[in-house]
Amino acid sequence: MASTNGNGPAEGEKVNTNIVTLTRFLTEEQVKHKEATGDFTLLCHALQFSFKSIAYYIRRATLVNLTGLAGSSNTTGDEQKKLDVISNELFIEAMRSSGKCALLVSEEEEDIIYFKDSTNARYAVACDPIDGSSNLDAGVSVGTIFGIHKLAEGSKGTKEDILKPGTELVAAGFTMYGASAQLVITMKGGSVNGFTLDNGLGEFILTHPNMRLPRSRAIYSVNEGNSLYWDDKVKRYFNSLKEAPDGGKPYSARYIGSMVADAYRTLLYGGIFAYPADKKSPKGKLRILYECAPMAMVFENAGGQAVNSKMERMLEVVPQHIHDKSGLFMGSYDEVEKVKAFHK
Ligand code: AHM
Ligand code: MG
Repeated sequence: MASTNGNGPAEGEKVNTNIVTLTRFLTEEQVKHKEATGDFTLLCHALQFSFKSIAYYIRRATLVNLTGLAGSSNTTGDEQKKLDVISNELFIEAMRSSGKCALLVSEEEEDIIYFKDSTNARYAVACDPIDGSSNLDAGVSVGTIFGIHKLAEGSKGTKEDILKPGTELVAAGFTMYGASAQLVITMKGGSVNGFTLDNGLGEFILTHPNMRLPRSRAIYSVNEGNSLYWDDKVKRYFNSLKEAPDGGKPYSARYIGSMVADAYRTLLYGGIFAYPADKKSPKGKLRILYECAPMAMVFENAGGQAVNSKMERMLEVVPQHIHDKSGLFMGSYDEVEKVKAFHK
């Protein structure tokens, strides 16, 4: 009988009892692959735990004084850790304890972390534990980005297992910590699926199945403060978006400064997100392994495109070093075509 006491669903209210949690989704995906051992699923469970805990700490940040700089002391003399330090540690421990991750590249760590105890691990992971950290103390959305590679046959985990182009990724995605935590994940050759963290249930629920980018949309997202340093092609392209040919409307500008948040909006609404290489940063700002490539995989699998500043397909770029950077243009298919046209 339906409850009307305010604690349960009101009479007549429909309750969806067939909820697809991330755990269920991963299990169902695993069943589709006869050769699957379950290792990938377990690795994803560890990832999901790290997202939940980072989301939890971000929500509590202002209350428990987690904002501010690492290295400062609180009133009891305990050393305080900044959220990006905590998130990095949470992520590392989740990967270590999964037993399925042989090595990890994190934006926060100069070198590769090898989990030597995970002797049977077959995966290499790259992550940016908190992307957009300059926004953290203002409570603006930030996120975690991840990319998963499989070790080469017989490999115990070496640098070569992670210095690979995005085309080799077995899975990638990100979690945005906003009003609610939104997890977007895609697997090689698969669709893009979005999950929302239900804080009551403590579960990521499939809320955005098979995400597809609109083919075009008049929204651009770029730090225009850098335009002084842009090359002429980039300047001409962005200037063109501010014109209104044939009585139409110019593009709208939207720039949060957290790539995960700008990317999530672009994924839902369409448009273009860019962080071009420029005269000040000739190699760009965003990192290939844990920012550009995972995002490019998500965007391509959702029907969009992603290219670097040379207009090369982002997923085909091979990093030489783990923290290598790149220029990036990604978004709706037709919007990226326009960028390419200006670079011809
Ligand atoms: P971070 O990983 O140190 O946070 O840097 C990456 C972030 C992206 O989220 C965002 O797109 C970009 O840096 C913003 O940079 P800027 O402030 O130069 O516009
Ligand atoms: Mg980052």
